[in-house]
Amino acid sequence: MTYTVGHYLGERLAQIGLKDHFAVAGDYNLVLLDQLLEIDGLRQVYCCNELNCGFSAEGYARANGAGAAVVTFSVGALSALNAIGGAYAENLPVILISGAPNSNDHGSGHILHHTIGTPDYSYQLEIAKRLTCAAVSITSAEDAPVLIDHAIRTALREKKPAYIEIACNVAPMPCPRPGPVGAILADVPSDPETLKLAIDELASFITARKKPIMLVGSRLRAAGCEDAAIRLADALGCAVTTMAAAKSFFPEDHPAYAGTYWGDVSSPGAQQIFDWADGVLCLTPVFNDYSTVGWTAWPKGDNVALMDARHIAAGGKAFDGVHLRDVIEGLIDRLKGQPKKDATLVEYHRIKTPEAPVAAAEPNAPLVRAEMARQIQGLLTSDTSVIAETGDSWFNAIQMKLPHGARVELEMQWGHIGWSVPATFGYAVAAPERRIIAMIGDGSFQLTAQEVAQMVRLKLPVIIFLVNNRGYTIEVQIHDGPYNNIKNWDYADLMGVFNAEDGHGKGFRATTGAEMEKAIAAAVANREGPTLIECVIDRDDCTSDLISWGRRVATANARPPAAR
Ligand SMILES: Cc1ncc(C[n+]2csc(CCOP(=O)(O)OP(=O)(O)O)c2C)c(N)n1
Ligand SMILES: [Mg+2]
Repeated sequence: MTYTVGHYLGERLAQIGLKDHFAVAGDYNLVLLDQLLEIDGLRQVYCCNELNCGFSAEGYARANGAGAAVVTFSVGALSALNAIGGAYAENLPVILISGAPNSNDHGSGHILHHTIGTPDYSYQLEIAKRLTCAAVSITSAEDAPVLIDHAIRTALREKKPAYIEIACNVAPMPCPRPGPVGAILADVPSDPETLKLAIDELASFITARKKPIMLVGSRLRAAGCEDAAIRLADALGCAVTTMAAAKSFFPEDHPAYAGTYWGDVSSPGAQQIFDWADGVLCLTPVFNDYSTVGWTAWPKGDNVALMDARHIAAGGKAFDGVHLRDVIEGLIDRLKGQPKKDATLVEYHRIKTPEAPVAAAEPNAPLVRAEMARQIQGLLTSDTSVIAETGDSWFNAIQMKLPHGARVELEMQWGHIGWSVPATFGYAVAAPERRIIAMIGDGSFQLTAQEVAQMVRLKLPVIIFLVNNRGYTIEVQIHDGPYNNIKNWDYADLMGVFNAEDGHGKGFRATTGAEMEKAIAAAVANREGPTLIECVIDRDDCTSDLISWGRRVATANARPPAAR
């Protein structure tokens, strides 16, 4: 068998730990898909459309560390690029692979189908350059190994998406086999001198403070520092808060865990303890309008030390080119033998009032949000992953109490409604051993609903809680109008459509607590496919956090233009 460019790409994907890649076929990528099918241990998983294909690879990367989507030129890739923007925003190395025009057509003046009707096909590469950390176009087999390696290596280093387009006639061309994967995985080490200075500065920042606190942000997983953060917390002894988008990135059963810090919508006690602290160690935070609650909760100034994946800023100094893991290890070493800085944790335990368990609602009363959340909470185990969509599902998920090992996936930086259906699909493909729960609003579901059919196809026992509140409730809280009302669907009945002649998905509609309980029992028993539980609640029945947060974000949006 001739070894080809397509084989090289596929083997590199397998080498970096991919067992699956997501695809939608089109004439520019068909031959490439044939080549990829020939790689041992690399399954091809199909999606209904390219936006979903990109988000499926993004969800897969959340569970597996990296993902790949293969699409056709322009009509496919331009849809997938939205999800690639999401992967950039969410720090996930997703490799977008696009079939491309025959190499002889480049520069020939030919007008090709699926293009914008001009003979210049470079626009897709140009767009991809803005949305990825590396974007390459392969029009000859000779250049393929170096270009493929560059794109994949950069994505893994930067934890950002990369783009590879391959001319359709080049995919089956002969190509050498790839060398060891070490060449792709090797990283640039921290600069030892800068590292020492950064650790010195952070150590004096901590020594000078009586009441430090840690704030864990959403880039912690991409920085590869989830375990290191636990060891740092142990060494410091102070309270640890997580940002909303970093839910589950620090174990909630850890003795130092003090809840979600999110300004006015923090979990009980977290804001008080945060404001009381005299020094904040911010690990990999993203401070945007949402995470700062409309710029009202933005930790800044002399009492804030920023610890990013490759960059430290503390005491008015900045240090670049160091790995956070090395910084944390060095800092832990420095803290050895020093008394614990536990003032914020002690104070947190003083002010924290034990939360009473939520009482079950009367079984036949109309279903309300609080009862829905209570029942979902009851499903969480140490092997559960909750994928929560933009909308009140965010707030419901953030309020959950997580047992050790439970994970929550949020897409709070990109915030594309509908992301969660394909992302859940991708996540479930990567982690079939976990209990996977999706929480999604009706408005969001309408964007990407068809990907449930792929969960049926692969018999993935995902449980989907679809909140039917008849509209865009989150937007009602930010700014209401007729555009926030949506056409109702028979969501539960959709499962029959997706099952067709051979599927085993189940759909239920719950209008009371008792109906929801019954549906959950059936969902847990269904191991042959997804179960969608349509939870019918009132249009205005949302968390109070959504209302408070929505008001702040609306105020930030409504700031008048500054005078010139
Ligand atoms: C692709 C995209 N289009 C539009 C929006 C704006 N948007 C944000 S939330 C939202 C409504 C979500 O409604 P639903 O899923 O029903 O959740 P609920 O607020 O009702 O809980 C919309 C339209 C968006 N975030 N993404
Ligand atoms: Mg809704």
